[in-house]
Amino acid sequence: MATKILIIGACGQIGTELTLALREKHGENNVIASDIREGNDDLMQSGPFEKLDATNYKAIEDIVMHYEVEEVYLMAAMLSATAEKFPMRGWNLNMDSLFNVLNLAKDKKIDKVFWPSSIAVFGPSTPKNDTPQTTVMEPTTVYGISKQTGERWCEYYHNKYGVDVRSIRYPGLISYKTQPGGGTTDYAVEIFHEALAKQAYTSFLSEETALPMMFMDDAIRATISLMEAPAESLSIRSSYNLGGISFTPKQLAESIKAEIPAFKIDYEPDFRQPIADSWPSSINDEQAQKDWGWQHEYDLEKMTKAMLNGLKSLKS
Ligand code: VAH
Repeated sequence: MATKILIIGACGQIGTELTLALREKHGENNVIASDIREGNDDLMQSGPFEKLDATNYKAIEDIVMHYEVEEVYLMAAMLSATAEKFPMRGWNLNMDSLFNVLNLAKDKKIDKVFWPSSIAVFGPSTPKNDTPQTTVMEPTTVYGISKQTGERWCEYYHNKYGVDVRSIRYPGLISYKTQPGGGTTDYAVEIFHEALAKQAYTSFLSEETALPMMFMDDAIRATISLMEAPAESLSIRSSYNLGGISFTPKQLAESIKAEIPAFKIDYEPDFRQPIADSWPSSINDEQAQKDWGWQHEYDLEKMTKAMLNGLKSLKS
């Protein structure tokens, strides 16, 4: 019997590709996409869609009951840069949506929950390199505070009510199929579009700002691997560190220049620079490797090639 899945925030950067991947795996009509607004043609034409406000408990419950949903992937969130502009809207969206889904699971209306955390849960006092799974976490952004708090609640609902909630601390994610949604790592997507369009890019982060990053294909595979892992193998019910690659805007530009020799970059750091400065440069994901066999596949060169080839294929 196929698993019935609801994706909340299905039209976002991760949600779009996650929906398409889960529809391929479970069958299009077993994966219900939902979001506050409609998504791209690929997503809208590949299976059922419901308009949904993630902060509305009754609206989520109605969809869960109507489609007999068993698993919910809650991908709706306000990301770091936007949440600094609208702190209380960011807090309310990120927390109210999480409580809605955790309470559905607590009341046994759904069986399993995926909720995305982020390396944004770490702050300036966190060890910057090879950041461990368990360490000092003093986030300085609204987004990071909401994700750190959300991780605490996920672990509480698991320990107190037996909720099977699973989570990943995503690094910056890079995709050619979807636009990023107001994050600090968005430069690493924009740069590819502008490298092809103008052979030039002005980075809003300084050249030496190293951040943990990952190609979207790896992130989607990690998400599905974690959700399919046997519950008894999971030692972390807050959120798993997920490593991948770590690079600076300068290193990314060099990787692009290897493919587009004429490409030029300059740097004009903006309000997102202090956000990036508060985050780690690289992540240790040994616990994910041990508990559910995680291993990333895309290094910087392979990711660069995949991004440029993918964007060219979309434009042809
Ligand atoms: C952001 N892309 O920039 C997200 C991510 C690690 C960063 O959480 O806010």
